[in-house]
Amino acid sequence: RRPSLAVVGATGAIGGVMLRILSQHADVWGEVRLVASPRSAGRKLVVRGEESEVLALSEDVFDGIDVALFLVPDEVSARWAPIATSKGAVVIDDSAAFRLDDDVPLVVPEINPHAARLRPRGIVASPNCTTLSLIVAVGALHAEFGLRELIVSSYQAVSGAGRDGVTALREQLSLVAGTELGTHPGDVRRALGDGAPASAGPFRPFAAPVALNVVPWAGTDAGDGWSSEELAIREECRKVLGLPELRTSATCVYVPVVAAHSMSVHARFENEVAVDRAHEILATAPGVVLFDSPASGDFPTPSDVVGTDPTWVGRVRRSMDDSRALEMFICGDNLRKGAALNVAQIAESVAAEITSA
Ligand code: 2RA
Repeated sequence: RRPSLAVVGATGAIGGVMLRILSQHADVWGEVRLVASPRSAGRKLVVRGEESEVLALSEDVFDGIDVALFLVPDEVSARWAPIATSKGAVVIDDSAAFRLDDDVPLVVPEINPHAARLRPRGIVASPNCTTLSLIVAVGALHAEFGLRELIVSSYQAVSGAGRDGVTALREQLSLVAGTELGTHPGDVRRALGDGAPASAGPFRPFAAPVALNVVPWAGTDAGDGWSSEELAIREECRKVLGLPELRTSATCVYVPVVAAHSMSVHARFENEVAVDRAHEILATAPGVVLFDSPASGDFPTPSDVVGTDPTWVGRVRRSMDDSRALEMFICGDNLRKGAALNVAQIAESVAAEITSA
């Protein structure tokens, strides 16, 4: 029997990518039910080549559903995922609501696929897009060299902040295009902030202008100077890799890129590393593409990899002062592997379990 699927958040940015993935991947599903907030109910969307009407989120939409994908904000998952599981569905959740709960596995199929089978609450969580942008590559190197420390600087795309992030960048770009802005202290901020209500945060969802600029703050205040995004990388890498003591520091920064997150990574290992061996590992690791011939211009950039599935790795080199550490530059689409694709991969493994039961 083919399991039935509910896609909750079908009309959002990640929902749209999920519908494309469901149309592109081998079709393992029976009924696919599209669900969104009552505001979006009644819209018609195409999945697997057929038009389907979006249903309003309610208890009844989970009747007869085997697997429910939650592609919604934290508070919606926190409220509705337990309702879906109480109706017998396995929930694959893309929000942060359950990621760090001990009784909820946090799964990246290339790294810890078996964790998805142990789900006492019927919920499997998928990591944050920043974690997902780097962990497949770093996990492959860890398996060989033994990871001890990560220092990460992110260059995050504005779509990480949702459709509002993309709208903000596009509006800001249209206001600065063709001007001489960006040459005097605060000129971009004044030009874009003028007339906007300060109380609403004139550059929302960002803390500063993102056009002609970079913004070193992502997420919420997590205390002691850290942002929630930076702590998410730390805690989620520890949990997925099964390294509760992993030393990790991240600095998360938004850049004027629509989609695909980039990361500069310093990874320190237990054992000495050789770049040739690191290249071999990355070139053969599932879900990774090695693109590393910088003198010829071959290195990943976000606008080149956007819309693709793999984690792209380039600029791999041994740290000059530490024979156990590697430096590298990583790019990955935050809406595909960073969100919808990882959720789809977990869901397909659960579907295989149900089909073979
Ligand atoms: C971001 N990871 O990229 C956060 C939330 N998706 O903005």
